Amino acid sequence: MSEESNANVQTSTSTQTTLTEPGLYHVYLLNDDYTPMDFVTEILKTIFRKTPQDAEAVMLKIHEEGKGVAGTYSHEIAEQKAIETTAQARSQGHPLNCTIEKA
Ligand code: TYC
Repeated sequence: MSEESNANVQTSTSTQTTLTEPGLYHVYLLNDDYTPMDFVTEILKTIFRKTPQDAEAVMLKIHEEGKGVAGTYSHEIAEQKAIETTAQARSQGHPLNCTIEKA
């Protein structure tokens, strides 16, 4: 069989792509005994764009209940906010921690 005899042979390929929702993630701030209340309120205002009233309310909820949602974002943004929060806390010597959970 010559090379030329394949000239009109058709081939096809198919690709199956499964699309999934990007998904949203809660960033939780965790309570501890040492991080000052004012520092947590500042973090909630500056990193999580809360109003002063909301920041105070969320901080108190965390203080009383152990944890609370600071904000809800795409996975990438949630990770950035969590990293920024702990970086600022450590730079001031505070043990504040956060977690990310699928919303
Ligand atoms: N429990 C801390 C205190 O009494 C305040 C605090 C609130 C700490 C929220 C962390 O995520 C937190 N100083």
